[in-house]
Amino acid sequence: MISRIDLRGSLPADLRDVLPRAELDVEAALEKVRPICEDVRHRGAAAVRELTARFDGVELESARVPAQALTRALEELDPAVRAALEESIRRARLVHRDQRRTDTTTQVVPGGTVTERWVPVDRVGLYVPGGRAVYPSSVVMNVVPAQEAGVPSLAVSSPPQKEFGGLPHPTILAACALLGVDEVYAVGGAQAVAMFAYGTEECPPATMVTGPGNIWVAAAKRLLKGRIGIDSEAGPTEIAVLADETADPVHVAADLISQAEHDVIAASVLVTTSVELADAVEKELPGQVAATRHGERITEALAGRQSGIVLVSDVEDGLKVVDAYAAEHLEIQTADARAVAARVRNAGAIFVGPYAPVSLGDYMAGSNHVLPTGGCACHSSGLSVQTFLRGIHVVDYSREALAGAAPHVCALADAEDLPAHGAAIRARFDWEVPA
Ligand code: HSO
Ligand code: ZN
Repeated sequence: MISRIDLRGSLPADLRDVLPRAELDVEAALEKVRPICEDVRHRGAAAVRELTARFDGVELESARVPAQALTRALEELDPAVRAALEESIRRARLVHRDQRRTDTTTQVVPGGTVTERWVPVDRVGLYVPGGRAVYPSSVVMNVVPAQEAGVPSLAVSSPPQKEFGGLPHPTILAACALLGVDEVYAVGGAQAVAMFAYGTEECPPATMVTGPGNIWVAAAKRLLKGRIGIDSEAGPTEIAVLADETADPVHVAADLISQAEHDVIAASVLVTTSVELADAVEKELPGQVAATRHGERITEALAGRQSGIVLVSDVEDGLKVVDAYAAEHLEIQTADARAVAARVRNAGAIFVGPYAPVSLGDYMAGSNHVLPTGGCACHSSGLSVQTFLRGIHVVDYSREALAGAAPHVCALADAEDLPAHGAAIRARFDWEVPA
């Protein structure tokens, strides 16, 4: 059901060559997505309507979801789901509120200061997938950090669903209503990203587009990046578990299965020092998979070349392996898990010990579940308040403070053969460089 890689003994020089990982060919999707984006750019709302009819089989009168549809979705939401979403929002707000930055002012020299002013982007378009992956939890994870960052204008777009009268999934609409988002569009795929990037008669352009999506959404984000800011191109979800003989195989198997449930290309990787644990997890998997609803999808994900069990000699090597893998989600299920977790350098989020499974983080830990995938955790972080802020340096120097810097500016400008740079300083001192 799941393959094994034995790295006991010495580790290969480049671990990434031997570790399981899927490749998503976003590049190949770019050419298909380009004409869609161009069409929306030139023909606006009419193009969005036609593309929606073609790809979603839905005739939109207007892309904008009416306010009554949001209210109705909230009224009709299952009370248990409503309570869970409310608690998820409350916890996420606690964590994300603490991420807010205060402006800092540094006195560099007397009379010379640099202030870093944190300013939210003007308008964010949040993409929420439809189809098989209807995740109201992802609405929470995208909207909460943008709101806590103070983004003044926020819109959500999600594909129209035929079975819901051409509106996005009602749970998505209800989550928007709970979060106070009233600007929602029934548009999916690349055309939604293009709608946000270029704006249409119905939807003002956004400065940033965030949120997960399929390969078309990822390709559109890549294509339009620069014109708009993006978060990351979220790839298939990943879980890595670093475990020793103290881990419970029932829990480890359940956690590997939990993320494999997302997609046939989702990755579940166990890195362990214990052959006994590896054997026990392998033995545990088929029973648990058979008992769950999406067994087929999970089996394919676990058997795929992106998943596997990696055997290592000790926790030290295990740490090297998980750092090289840079998982979106990393669980530490070892003795002294906190100390081991503290040594991890590359992961989107780390889940410490037996009572912090990834599913908790997906919904209710307060942490964000939009995290870097595909090894991007070695250079990027998950969605946060910071994603939506820009730090603007405000430079404020007095005449005396500038005089103090003048000779150095002129020397460096000359060294770079940019004399007009120096002249801009000297012009303020009657063309003399102050002594
Ligand atoms: N594990 C997914 C998020 C999610 N799980 C949504 C359930 N719903 C990526 O972090
Ligand atoms: Zn999940």
